[in-house]
Amino acid sequence: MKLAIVGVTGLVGQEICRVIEEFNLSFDDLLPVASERSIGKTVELKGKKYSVIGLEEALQRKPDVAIFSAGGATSQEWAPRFAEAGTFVVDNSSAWRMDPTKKLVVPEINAKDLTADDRIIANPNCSTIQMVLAVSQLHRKFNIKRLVISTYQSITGTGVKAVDQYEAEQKGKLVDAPAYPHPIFDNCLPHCDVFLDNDYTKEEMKLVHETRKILGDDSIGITATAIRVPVHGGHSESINIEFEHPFDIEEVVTVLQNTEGVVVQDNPANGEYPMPLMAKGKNDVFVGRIRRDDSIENGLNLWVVADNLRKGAATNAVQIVQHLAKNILVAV
Ligand code: 2RA
Repeated sequence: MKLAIVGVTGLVGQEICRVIEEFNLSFDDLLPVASERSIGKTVELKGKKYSVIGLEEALQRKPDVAIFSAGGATSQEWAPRFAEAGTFVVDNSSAWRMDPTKKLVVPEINAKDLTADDRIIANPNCSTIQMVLAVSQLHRKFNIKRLVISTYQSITGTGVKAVDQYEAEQKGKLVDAPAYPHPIFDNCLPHCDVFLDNDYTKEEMKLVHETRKILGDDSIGITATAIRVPVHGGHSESINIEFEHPFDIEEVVTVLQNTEGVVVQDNPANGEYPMPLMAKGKNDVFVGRIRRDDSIENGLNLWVVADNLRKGAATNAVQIVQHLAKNILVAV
């Protein structure tokens, strides 16, 4: 397999390289792709050095698979060109997620639906991935009626500029071009991304629309509040669920324990619960604080944490590539 990584120098691109090493993903050739200013730099992967190239050259070299983490505009322009040339594109941007002709994939939930015709595959938003994976099998068993989600999102979700702003403010300094309109060190911002006409943010509406698409159920009521917090390790989410059907907590725990990609950490009395500091660098989605919500019928509260650069982006994308390599590339 000839694999391209578009946006290889960014936070997610670098995490993709680490996940590829960790998973020992096999490939015949690697095309690290970045913007003009990075062309000629070298990337080392699995003991070999590769020279960073531009998009045009990468397209000419016809990779079998290309993982894009280079922003929506680049994906809008270049993903169709790579797909047209026969490449399977796994795109981390929001460009194709809600396109009705494109699949939005969390491998543990719906990779099985992929076919050789799916040449542009959308990686969901990080805060969607961890949430939808945690609730996916609960939905299948107890049928979710409504979700109320509060997220506490890492600054790494914004990118290098946000981490630079945090680290400067931590030293009492200011940065020339801050990532956020207010200080983030020792502060929380009551929004992630920009506000829309409905007074929700793009991030919050991604949780609404992407969840319904991945679970294949537009009837689920969903509302979300996405908060930016001065944390590096990952996104945390408080999820309140109203089910159609009654449940026992023991049943819920068993379903979560049997959900692929989910790890239950739920012994609060002994200080065992998910935390972003502990999730950093790991590939699983961690679930704890599992408890009934008696204020409504069939109500449940969960606390869900995952490394947003890992399962929220790089790991999910590499898992899609693994699925393609094992089930589809062999047949094309
Ligand atoms: C964020 N989910 O956390 C968005 C983009 N990665 O900012």
